[in-house]
Amino acid sequence: MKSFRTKLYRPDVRIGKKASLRTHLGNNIYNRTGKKQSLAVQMAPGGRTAVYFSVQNDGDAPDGIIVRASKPRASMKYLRYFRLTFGRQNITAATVRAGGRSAKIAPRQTIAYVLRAKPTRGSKKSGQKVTIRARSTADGRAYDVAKAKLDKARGNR
Ligand SMILES: [Ca+2]
Repeated sequence: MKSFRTKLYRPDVRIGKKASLRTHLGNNIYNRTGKKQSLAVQMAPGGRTAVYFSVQNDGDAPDGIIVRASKPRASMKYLRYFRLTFGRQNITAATVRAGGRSAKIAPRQTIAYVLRAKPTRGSKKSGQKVTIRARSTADGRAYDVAKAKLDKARGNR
């Protein structure tokens, strides 16, 4: 047991249907299951969809927070990730293939992202799931998970 105060590392991932951070689910909720920070997004008739998420440093020290996402299934034509804060940047390669994209975040600072997806043509699958994980590089045990389920538009054949 440590009797002194150690630094707290606590990434807070949040997820939403809009860019506005105030609408995102999962603020001040931290878990590894996505409970209370999961949502279903209905795709547009053409299949395109966007899922917004954000990562806030709720710890008390600067932290390099790694954003990692599940790999796209074969039924998704593409799944691309963009960082929106500090200028839009495509981070798909680092996020999906290289095991995570790290961003240095000061305490209470937030970085926003968007995931853009589209299913393959003719794919009628609903319920595609995407998992987003934000993990502290300073404390690997500190991580937070959000999930999105992408559903086909109603009446879309
Ligand atoms: Ca959270």
